[in-house]
Amino acid sequence: MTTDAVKAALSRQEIELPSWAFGNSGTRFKVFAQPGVPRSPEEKIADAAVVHKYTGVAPSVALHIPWDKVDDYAALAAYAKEQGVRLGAINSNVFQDDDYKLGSVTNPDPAVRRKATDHLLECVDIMDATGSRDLKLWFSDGTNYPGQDDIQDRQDRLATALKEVYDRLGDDQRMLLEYKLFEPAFYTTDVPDWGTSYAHCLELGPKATVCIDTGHHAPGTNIEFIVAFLLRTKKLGAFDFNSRFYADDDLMVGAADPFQLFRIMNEIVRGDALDPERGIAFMLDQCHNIEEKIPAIIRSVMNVQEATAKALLVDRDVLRAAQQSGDVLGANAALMDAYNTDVRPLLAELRESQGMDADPVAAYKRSGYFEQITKDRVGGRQAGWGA
Ligand code: PSV
Ligand code: MN
Repeated sequence: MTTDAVKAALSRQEIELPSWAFGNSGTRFKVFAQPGVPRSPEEKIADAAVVHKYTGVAPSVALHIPWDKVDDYAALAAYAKEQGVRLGAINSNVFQDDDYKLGSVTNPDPAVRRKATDHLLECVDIMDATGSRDLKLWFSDGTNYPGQDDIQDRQDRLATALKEVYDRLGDDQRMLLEYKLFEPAFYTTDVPDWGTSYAHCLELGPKATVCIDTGHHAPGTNIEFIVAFLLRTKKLGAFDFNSRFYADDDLMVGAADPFQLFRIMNEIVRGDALDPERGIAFMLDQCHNIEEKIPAIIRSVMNVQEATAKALLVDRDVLRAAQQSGDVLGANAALMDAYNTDVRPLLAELRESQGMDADPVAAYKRSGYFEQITKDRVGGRQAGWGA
């Protein structure tokens, strides 16, 4: 691909930001509050718009319900538009209510299952008001002890709830089913892996696709294989990008393993799935515990851009020829040459050609936005998990 073609592809790239990444977060041991943190969904959206302003590739914000509950979602969508961004995926939350101790849609109690499914349906109502395309589902459901509940019954209950919600989706709406190996359940998780998610999505139909959260696998899992498989079967719907050293660390994407991020983006480019028209949502799902939120999110966006640029630079003809002739080392070198290219000058040039600063983090730091929000956002309740 020529440099111009690489730049053109990069300029069409879109990365969705999670509203919750702007709020306070931490671990079960401590949440360290920061000055200037948003106190409302509007303030989170304003911060997301700042990330978009300095990167140019983050035009949408995912909401989490009820953390971002408002009375008027159409007004929130209008507010986002005024700020220069739009509302993206609606994330459901059936994991923070006492009723869900034994599960939400897979709970043995039908009344709890009804309550959980009603929440998911409410999320589709919200999508109607915000104009969002995607409903993202993640279930903390599972068990902690062998024998605690019937594993097959729980799959049946899950399938029933998913079907009811699927049938409620509008023509242009989709369901993204996220999986996670473990946590908070430790023995079984009802949607633990891509295969389980894929099987349910297949049964549901074309509007159901898999969401890959990069932090939700066993150590050593080959995530790019999952990407390739799901792309081939048209069942890849979205990513929740973050990075992990040990478990579901939710750190800045590309922080632990930028090479893995490159390998993932390489499969995306190979599958011609980068363009927003292809319908894959590239979302971040992160928590910034000790670092300043906005620059950390800018850094994540840049990490995705850098991995993408390297993937676009892979010489596909050379790679294909080496693969077909059995040239193992030549094929590997074609990938490594691209990965080892310093793409920062190319991205700096692209940003400048679009009227932006070559260095988004430095531009943000110079802008005075942090000082302003620190001064303005005094009093009220800072957003965090649960607000
Ligand atoms: C679960 O760990 C998860 O990845 C889901 O996407 C939730 O919605 C999100 O984290 C909350 O941060
Ligand atoms: Mn996630």
